[in-house]
Amino acid sequence: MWKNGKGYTVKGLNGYLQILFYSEQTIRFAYSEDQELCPSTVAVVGEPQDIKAHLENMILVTPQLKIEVDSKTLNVKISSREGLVLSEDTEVDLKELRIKKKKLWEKGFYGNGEKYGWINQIGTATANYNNDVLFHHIIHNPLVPEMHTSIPFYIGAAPGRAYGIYFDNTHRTDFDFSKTDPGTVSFRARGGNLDYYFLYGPSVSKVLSAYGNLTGRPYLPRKNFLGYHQSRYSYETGPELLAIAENLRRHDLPCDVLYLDIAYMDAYKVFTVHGERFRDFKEILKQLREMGFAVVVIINPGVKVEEGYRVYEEGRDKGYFVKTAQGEEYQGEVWPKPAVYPDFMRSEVRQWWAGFHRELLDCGVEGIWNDMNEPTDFTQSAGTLPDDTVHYDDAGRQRPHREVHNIYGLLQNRATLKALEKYQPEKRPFILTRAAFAGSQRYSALWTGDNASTWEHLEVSIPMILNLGLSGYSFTGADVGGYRGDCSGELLVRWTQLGAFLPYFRNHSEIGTARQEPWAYSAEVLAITRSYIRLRYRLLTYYYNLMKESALNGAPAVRPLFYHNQDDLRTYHINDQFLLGEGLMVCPVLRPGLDRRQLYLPEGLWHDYWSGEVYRGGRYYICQAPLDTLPLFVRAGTILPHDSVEGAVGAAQTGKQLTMHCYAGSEGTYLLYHDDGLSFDYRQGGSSEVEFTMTADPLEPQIDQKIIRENYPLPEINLKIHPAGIV
Ligand code: MIG
Repeated sequence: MWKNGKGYTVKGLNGYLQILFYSEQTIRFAYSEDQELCPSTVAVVGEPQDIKAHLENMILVTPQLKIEVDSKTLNVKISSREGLVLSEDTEVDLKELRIKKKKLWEKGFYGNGEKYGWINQIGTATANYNNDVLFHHIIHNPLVPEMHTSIPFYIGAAPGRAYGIYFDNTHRTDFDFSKTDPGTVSFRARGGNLDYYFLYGPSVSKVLSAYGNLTGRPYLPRKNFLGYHQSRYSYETGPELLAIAENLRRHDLPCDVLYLDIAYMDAYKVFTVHGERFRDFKEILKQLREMGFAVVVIINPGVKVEEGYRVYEEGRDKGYFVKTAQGEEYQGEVWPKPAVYPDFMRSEVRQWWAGFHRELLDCGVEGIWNDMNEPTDFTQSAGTLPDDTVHYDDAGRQRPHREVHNIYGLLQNRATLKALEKYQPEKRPFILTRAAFAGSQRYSALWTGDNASTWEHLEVSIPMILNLGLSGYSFTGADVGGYRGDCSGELLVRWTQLGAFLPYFRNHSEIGTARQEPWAYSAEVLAITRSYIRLRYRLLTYYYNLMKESALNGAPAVRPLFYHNQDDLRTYHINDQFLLGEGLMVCPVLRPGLDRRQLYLPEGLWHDYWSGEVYRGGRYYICQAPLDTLPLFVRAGTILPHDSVEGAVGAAQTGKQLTMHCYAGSEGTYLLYHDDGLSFDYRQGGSSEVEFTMTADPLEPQIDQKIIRENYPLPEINLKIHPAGIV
């Protein structure tokens, strides 16, 4: 092993290993057959750092870790400075592009992005290749490992220790978490390089913060996009969309965002608007804006092959579409029938694509929904472009689709972001995507694609979204009510209750299914869904602050219980409850006909949000949960801002009057952040912060407020103390 620039190099029997530091806790292991360092993928934004490290008897010692490398096999062993082994290879195979590691002390494996399955993936295997699942399967199910999104990142955790592994490879990858062999964890790729990062905790939150430094952080969303969204495949005409808006207002349903699915286009031609169905498009959007709604339109990457259609002709003439292996324009099929695919690998193509958004944005569109960007191709049995179709990178080198596939969606989102930054520079962007890769959190919110209106999919949405959060993706959600199939009134109630506590909150359903807007059912369903949508808006400032934390330090807004109770093994398999931030425990009902449920409260005191009763944690409880109740608990020591919300209008109403609910029984602090929720002024200091502290006294705690900064008008702030009268 020898020092080589900022890092170290080791020569083994079959190749070389480069060790580079991206922080004291983030170490890159890049293998190659020659001594060249392989390039990082587009996921990585971190840079190698000079870290104090030295060699001691051929062991590389850093301030936090010790790294040993077998000079024949290039197997790596990483230990903490105290001597605890954190990671130990049993095989490094440069030909098969595979690494095997010992399963050590891990009690759970988490992350892996969007996966249909339980939160703790110990004993399972998975694979990554972005997949329009419904192309092959009638419904998402646990036997389909490949979903719309691929994030080759996992966390190994146990009490007192945790690490992450990020495999920086865009090809198809496979992971095995002690499924095949209980003593082994392994990962491999079907092409590209063996290049991965070890991210040390020892807490899960530190692993995620390191992962955020490496692959990037989300931007702060506009506050209205944290409200309720109403969608349908499709609101087919201008009048229909206006009627939806009016119904929302008439039924006193707060809502901020409406969607135009594919019917708004002319013959499914991207960047067109149907002349008949959306005559006066600009005028419709203006009316909606005046009513307080933002409109998001769907964009598909597949471009209709048609003479005289500008997007096609320009792209064809400039050679901007993906090519066959023989160098011809590759034609597949999506909604517009024969379709070609922009080669988003090239910045020139992304620039060109960005330009087409201008008209839509000028008309008053406020956000872009990128769908079918795995990308989908109906002509292929694989449902996507053939592996050997050809992209070009900026250096003019050919890149096979199998290498680009998993980042195709990310690259499209990158083009979209460019458009929003350019044509809507005064507002923070909103992009929603279906396909994503590691690093996509920098560009877009993500929804989990085509779920179904079943109780099973309601249930699975929780571990899916929690694992996305443990993969650096905070702004996520599932279609509320389910996409495919008819949703019942009871299911819509339970789903809206859950959705109100997940970051991206949109009701959406497939064409041909029963109407799924909250007023399509009984008066009872409408009343309960309304009360939970309102609760969402009462918590909007809290949400906004959580998204600010995600933007700042990579913490997901929703967290599994072990995120804050890593020493409590009882939390390692909990799929059906979660924390919103640190303080709010959400326990949705996930089965029909139930009026109570079991839940677990970790150590400490917890306030029942509804009754005010105080519970001791470290125990299981059975709580009442009739249809109008989602059990909610607040950790003692939490200071929870509540907006006052009246009537139907959305986010514009919030941030004016806040009540800080102080849940006594433990010391607590809360940093309230406030800005215009819309522009980039906050980057020039246009924001305010107030720090609240609460003493531990269970009955009459002392609450202090300190203004840290006041560069944006603060809301009127009231306090409400919830004493912890012990039960
Ligand atoms: O093949 O645009 O996941 O949300 O409504 C269906 C129509 C294409 C798939 C998306 C869904 C959307 C639908 N799209």
